[in-house]
Amino acid sequence: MTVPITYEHIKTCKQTGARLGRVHTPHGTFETPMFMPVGTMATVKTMSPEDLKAMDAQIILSNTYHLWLRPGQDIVEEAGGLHTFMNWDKPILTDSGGFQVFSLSDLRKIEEEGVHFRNHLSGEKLFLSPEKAMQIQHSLGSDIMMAFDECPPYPADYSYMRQSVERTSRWAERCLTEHHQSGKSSIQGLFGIIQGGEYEELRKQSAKDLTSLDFPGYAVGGLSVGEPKDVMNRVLEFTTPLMPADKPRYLMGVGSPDSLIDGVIRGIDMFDCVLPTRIARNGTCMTSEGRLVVRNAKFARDFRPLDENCDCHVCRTYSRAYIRHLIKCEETFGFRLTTYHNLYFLLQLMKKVRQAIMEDRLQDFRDEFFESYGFNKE
Ligand code: PRF
Ligand code: ZN
Repeated sequence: MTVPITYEHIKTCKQTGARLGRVHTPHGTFETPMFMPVGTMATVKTMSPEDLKAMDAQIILSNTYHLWLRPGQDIVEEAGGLHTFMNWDKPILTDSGGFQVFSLSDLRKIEEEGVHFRNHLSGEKLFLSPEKAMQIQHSLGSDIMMAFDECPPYPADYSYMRQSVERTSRWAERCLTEHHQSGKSSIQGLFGIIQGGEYEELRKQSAKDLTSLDFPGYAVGGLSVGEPKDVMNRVLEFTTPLMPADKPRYLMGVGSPDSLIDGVIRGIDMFDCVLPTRIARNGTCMTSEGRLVVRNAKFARDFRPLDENCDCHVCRTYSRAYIRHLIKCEETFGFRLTTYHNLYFLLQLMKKVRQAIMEDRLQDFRDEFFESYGFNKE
């Protein structure tokens, strides 16, 4: 049987152990380490697919939960799948809905069979199970599908986390069975998600259970849920060595520049996060010198670009003063400009990270970047 997702390893950084590679999918190849812009509603908010291509986005993420509620899996399937529906012909990864059910809906009740909850829009009673999450992702036709897991809150006690990890393992097995029975397993790949919170024993157990199921890629879930930075780094340090070296490794829900670099240094290949797009719509920009809140009054007469070291279309064309004015007036064009710049900034950061791995100097790059971004001062 053909494997729809494969990892091609190019190089390991001698200074850090970070990985440079490529992931091949049915809709083409993306380079790793890579950041995936988030397009929850089958659109990366305010960006056209042409914008995304211009900034060299190579893969985007979308959400099972949201597209199931609106417009519904049947409509996306009738359109010919998500790629055709939204006019994006490059790779798409879809999250399973597990995390979104936990973060968005109320009155959820977790059972062995799945999760009962209320639609956060209409209040209607709904039920999501491993099988259902697979069926929806089959209708969407994403290149990379995610297993249906439970992402417990932080902190969660050991005994709850152990039960949750065991359930996530049983759910992963059901996901794989459903996937193999669908007839889609040669054109869509399914990734497993390792849980276990901050507990090394449980991460070990979860990694052992999931790797025995032989997914074509693995994610680290359950991080970026409010834990301190050093906890995330420590968990990654003992978790990534448990993940197969010949398959992609994805850290879910992480997108701040410092965490991207620290994740790559600990062996992560893929990331996604709403951070760059969400903060953009509230007037915050990522720059080579740290965050810049362009809404601030001090930029009213500042005719310099958002980031003097950025060569994106926005920075070559528009001033802080103009963008501040647009954002203050809630003009949608302002949101487009800050979103474009922030995504360009993160994609460019990952490109520099890949170059640094190629040249065995990622630790030096990290130290220089942290100094300039201002992380060392925090
Ligand atoms: N599981 C899933 N999606 C996720 C996460 C997870 O643990 C996270 C972690 N914060 C982000 N997105 N399915
Ligand atoms: Zn820019």
